[in-house]
Amino acid sequence: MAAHVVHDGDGNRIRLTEAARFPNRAVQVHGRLHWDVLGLWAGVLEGLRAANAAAPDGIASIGVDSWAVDYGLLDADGRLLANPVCYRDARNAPARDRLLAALDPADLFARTGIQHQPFNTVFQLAAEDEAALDRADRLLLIPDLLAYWLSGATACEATNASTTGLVDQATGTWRHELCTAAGFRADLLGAITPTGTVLGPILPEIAQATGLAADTRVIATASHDTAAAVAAVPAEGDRAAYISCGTWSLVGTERTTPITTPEALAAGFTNERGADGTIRFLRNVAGLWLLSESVDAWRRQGLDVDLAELLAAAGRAERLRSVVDPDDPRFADPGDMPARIRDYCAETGQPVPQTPAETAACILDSLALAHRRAIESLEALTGEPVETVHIVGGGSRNELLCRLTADATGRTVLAGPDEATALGNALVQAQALGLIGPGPAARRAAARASAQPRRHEPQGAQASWQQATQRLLGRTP
Ligand code: LRH
Repeated sequence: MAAHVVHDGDGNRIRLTEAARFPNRAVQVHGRLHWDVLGLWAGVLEGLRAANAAAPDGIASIGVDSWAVDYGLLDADGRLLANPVCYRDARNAPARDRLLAALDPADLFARTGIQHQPFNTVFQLAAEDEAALDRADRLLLIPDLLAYWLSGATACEATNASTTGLVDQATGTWRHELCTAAGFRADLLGAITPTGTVLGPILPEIAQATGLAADTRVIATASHDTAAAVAAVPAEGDRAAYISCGTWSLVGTERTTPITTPEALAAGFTNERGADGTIRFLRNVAGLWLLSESVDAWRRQGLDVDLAELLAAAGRAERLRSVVDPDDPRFADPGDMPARIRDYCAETGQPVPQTPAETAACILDSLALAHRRAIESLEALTGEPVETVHIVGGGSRNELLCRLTADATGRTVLAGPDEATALGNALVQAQALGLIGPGPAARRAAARASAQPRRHEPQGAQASWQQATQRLLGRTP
């Protein structure tokens, strides 16, 4: 995505242009789920060539963001030792259980602020191949790895570093005793890099390969995709929550202090770092992953599924006929999602969705309910009312989900921007270059000027959603 900072009567805003797009696929090889990181790298170079060709005034800087927690291990010569493993690989849950049995989970949460998801880097490292760890000299999270290949500089950008579960929430530095407990050397981790640091110019070979000017800078933007998306939420005032909605729905608020109480831990909330040192107090809700995996499964079975038609049919379907808890661990791994949904509904004595439209209706009702549950927990945990819900990211294009979320939560939903991660990435770069003033208020003002969210007001009574929430909670298998 190419971004252009516009200064006009409405203040500073960012105009985004899509220069190139490439898919990101997890690949199962020899019993392990990997990322095709070299495929991603080829896509990055291709994208930079396209962005450069489309930018007559040149490109000032590049910022890389990606999903959280995953990493590559490098040897002493800076070479990647193995293909990075995808966080949805099955190796993590047993390692998490082992490590949590040896540590005090509530104390760990109080120290790091991070919820104990099986895929946190700390648990992945506890499951890592020992020989690889012995040979490794440096660990880089995925965006830091790509930024290293672009600039030669090794960074550990702060927003993404926080998702590892290895950072002390009070000091913002690595907790070395956790590295020892997980069985790896703390010196694999470099010093944490403040968000917005200019890492340096691109390497000469990158200038040559892409046509970019030799002084194009690489900036450690908010490199966790969710941190970037939250940085771009066009919120006004402090009664707004966000849902960064895509593969996951990340439901939360931006705060200045973490909440690490046992109640927050029990409700599945986490405290990740945001741009400007803010805290993203949020809950991971399994998001549109359930739908995209279902569509993949139907296509594998030879069904010709058109997403727009499927959503239209799901919109006409009977509401709240059957609901699942999207966070049930059975839905976390790739696979035959419609079959798992059928099993869940049968086990809980609900009508079993048969057709793709019934299944999609079940998924979207369930996500809207899960959004409601997370917003209610958020209010209870923070003691602060939520009046508006901003849905940002690709999921904000899903009108039905936005409408159902408004109905389920009984709150106004403001949908968009859909490219929130790209916008937040660019906003942080623009601040680092001094094109937009520093601090959260200037960033938020530029985010508002850059977006035109669509409004959804809640319709209908709350009673049916209230009852469905009870049903969902009462029937979790
Ligand atoms: C969303 C996301 C989320 C993490 C998960 C691993 O893409 O980064 O914030 O919890 O992926």
